[in-house]
Amino acid sequence: MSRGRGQPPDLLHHLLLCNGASFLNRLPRSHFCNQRPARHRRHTSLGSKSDFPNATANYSNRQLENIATRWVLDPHPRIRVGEVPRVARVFEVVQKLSRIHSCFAEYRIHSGATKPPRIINPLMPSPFTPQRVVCLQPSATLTMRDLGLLDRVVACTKYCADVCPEASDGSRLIVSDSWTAQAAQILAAKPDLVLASVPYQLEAVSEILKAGTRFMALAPRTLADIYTDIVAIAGILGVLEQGEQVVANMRATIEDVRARCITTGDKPRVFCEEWGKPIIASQPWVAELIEIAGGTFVGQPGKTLPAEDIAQLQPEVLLAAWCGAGDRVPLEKIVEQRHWSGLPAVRAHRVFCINDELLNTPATSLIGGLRAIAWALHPDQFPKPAGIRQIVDL
Ligand code: B12
Repeated sequence: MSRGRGQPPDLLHHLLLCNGASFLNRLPRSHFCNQRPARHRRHTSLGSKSDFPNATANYSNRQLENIATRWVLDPHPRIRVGEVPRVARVFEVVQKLSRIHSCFAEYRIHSGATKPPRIINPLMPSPFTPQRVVCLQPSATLTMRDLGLLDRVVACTKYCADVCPEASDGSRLIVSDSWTAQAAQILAAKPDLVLASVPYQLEAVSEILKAGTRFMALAPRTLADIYTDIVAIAGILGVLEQGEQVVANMRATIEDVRARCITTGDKPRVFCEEWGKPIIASQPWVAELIEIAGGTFVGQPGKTLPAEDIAQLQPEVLLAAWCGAGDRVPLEKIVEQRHWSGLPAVRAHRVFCINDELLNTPATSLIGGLRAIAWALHPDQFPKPAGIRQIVDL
């Protein structure tokens, strides 16, 4: 039985995280790998990965699969290695029973039932955690994937499937997004939670409300908003720690790119658009990514502005990522139509199309967008990543 999905943080987990290093140092790993009788091996683990070499590796990754073993060993280093499997097994059983008990107790309080429910999943923090989630934008589906919860997604949009190929395995209903949502489609998926995000149309919001289901409506603007959204989704689904971890990993990667983009020279002026007719400057989170990559975002994020005003800003780099257009922004055409051939960016051939999902999906996919921007601004410093196209023949 694997620890993880749906399981609440516990005191034990925190204890282990605090003193894990000392435990690893003390462990005579060879005893576990080679000398322990095979019949005991499966008893030392609460996790599905029960052989010790794997468990040790997982522990280094802080995934904490072998809870019972560590719990026993860490505070009691005098327990002989040969005794560990049995002692660990006892703790394992106690821990599992206590989870089953707390689930049942909670069920009884809420339902008034006196008999146990027919099915109890002891790994769930409560029987009321949402299990059937409809995702109305790719950012929601990607976040579910990052949290390891794709199996709870019962319906998503065709754009979700594009951005998160794992979601398009044929097992989910495909519904309209929060731009064009329809109550009947949502209801057909029998959800207990609808996750939606920008962009919205008011009619679509009213359709979502008509479905009468729990509805979490996200409207991020900044990177900080996106981090909070990820943690909020994780919280509502009972996997708060995974949410914190996803955000920590995302932030660490962003900081790594930031450190590699620090330059002493002038920062290039960068204009980036999320739509072409009318021209809409990209979202505030894209402006942040450009700053992180060592550029200066010109224009006002998320606002419409005419081509002449952009020309006045004299951008040295032009980026385009039109919503839903993939990498198909007709760069040559727009430069011509907007009379932009004299712009510094065009003269220096620094005009790029970035796959729109890399910049327009407020989720971990933005890391790909940041790598694309970093390459556009520092082509000598980074290998060319996937998802960016440069126009050279202008
Ligand atoms: C701007 C825009 C975006 C912006 C939205 C910004 C925003 N805050 O709304 C961003 C860049 C985030 C975006 C993303 C995407 N988009 Co877009 N987008 C558009 C565009 C150009 C305009 C939409 C618009 O008018 N937004 C309103 C904005 C500009 O107003 P705002 O005041 O800044 O934002 C406020 C509203 O969102 C408001 N709000 C309004 N109603 C509600 C309701 C609730 C409940 C809440 C909380 C907030 C809220 O809160 C915001 C803050 O005040 C349309 C095309 C068009 N013709 O209009 C495509 C369009 C809607 N997008 C589209 C697509 C495909 C996408 C993406 C799926 C692309 C992708 N591959 O990732 C993503 C989805 C993002 C996600 N969450 O995963 C398609 C939808 C296709 C369809 N269903 O028919 C369109 C039609 C473009 C197309 N190709 O045809 N998009």
